[in-house]
Amino acid sequence: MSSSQDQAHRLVSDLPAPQDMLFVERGSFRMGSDHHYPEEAPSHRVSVDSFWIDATPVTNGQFKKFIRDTGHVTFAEKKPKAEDYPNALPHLLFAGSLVFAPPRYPVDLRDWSQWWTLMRGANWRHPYGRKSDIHGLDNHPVVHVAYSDALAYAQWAGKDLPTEAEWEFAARGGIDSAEYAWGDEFTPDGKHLANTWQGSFPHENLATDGYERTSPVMSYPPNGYGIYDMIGNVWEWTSDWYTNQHTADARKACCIPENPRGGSEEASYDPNQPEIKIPRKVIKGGSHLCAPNYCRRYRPAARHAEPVDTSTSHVGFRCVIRTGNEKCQSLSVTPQG
Ligand SMILES: [Ca+2]
Ligand SMILES: [Ca+2]
Repeated sequence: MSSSQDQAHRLVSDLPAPQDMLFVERGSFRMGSDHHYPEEAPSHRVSVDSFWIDATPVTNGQFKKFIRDTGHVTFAEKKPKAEDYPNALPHLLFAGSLVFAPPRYPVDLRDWSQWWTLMRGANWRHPYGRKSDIHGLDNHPVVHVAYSDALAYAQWAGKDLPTEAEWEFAARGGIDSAEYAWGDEFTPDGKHLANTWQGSFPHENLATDGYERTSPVMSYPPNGYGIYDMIGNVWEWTSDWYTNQHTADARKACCIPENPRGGSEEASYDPNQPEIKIPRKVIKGGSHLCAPNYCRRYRPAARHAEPVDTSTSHVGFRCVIRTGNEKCQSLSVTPQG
């Protein structure tokens, strides 16, 4: 057991320690950033109650147990219903998921269809399409999970999904306002501390961090709270509806938001595609596809909107158990499925 886990146990000695989870004690921090993408601003102070968080993203091995126990069929394994997608071309209504399939040459970075392919038969068991499998990948994060799949897993495990504020507080590992989860330098002494993308995205994946695709969890050092893989590897679902910017910083200490829960479902629709009414959640942490020339989102403050019905080869999740108030405590005793 690590020293941070020891410390966590001292802090909540009256509670049994959930397996493979770390304790994050209630506190306040500066959420967001004013120095990067507009949706991260404004930086503002918030406070969150105590919670336990999974030490790693949910792995294929853990997800397998959930499927075995519940018979859950993931969103990507089901054929979409035409009535749910009135604008969709009928030939695109098949069971599948978005797979990163990079071109061999530089492409227009404004056109994500150059590297994302909606692939028939791609799902958590077949992350790169029907011919691929997860043999030997039990300790890699599960991918191709839509929001409903992540939530179903959390409920089965007697847990919940983190809010954006909880996720970001945990990712910062006790270093307030730092650029990265480990400090202000991306690669201190030239060392990679997360699985991201080196080279020119999307055609040149140099993998100088050791991994072209997902990596086994715990391949890089944990953050100050002892938590692994918050940054990079896979993006992670949070329970907050997406807003295109944060709320303003409170002028007085009395008015710092406590346990913020994001925006409204209606406000989370994509304003660039008004005809599509699919709400979007916040995902956090960036992935193995985040590259300096395209998406510098390998930072705790970074955030991205993900439609709830979308699953991809680089989005997974992890869970929390709240201890800070009665309402949330009831979530931790949900019977397992
Ligand atoms: Ca990498
Ligand atoms: Ca991550």
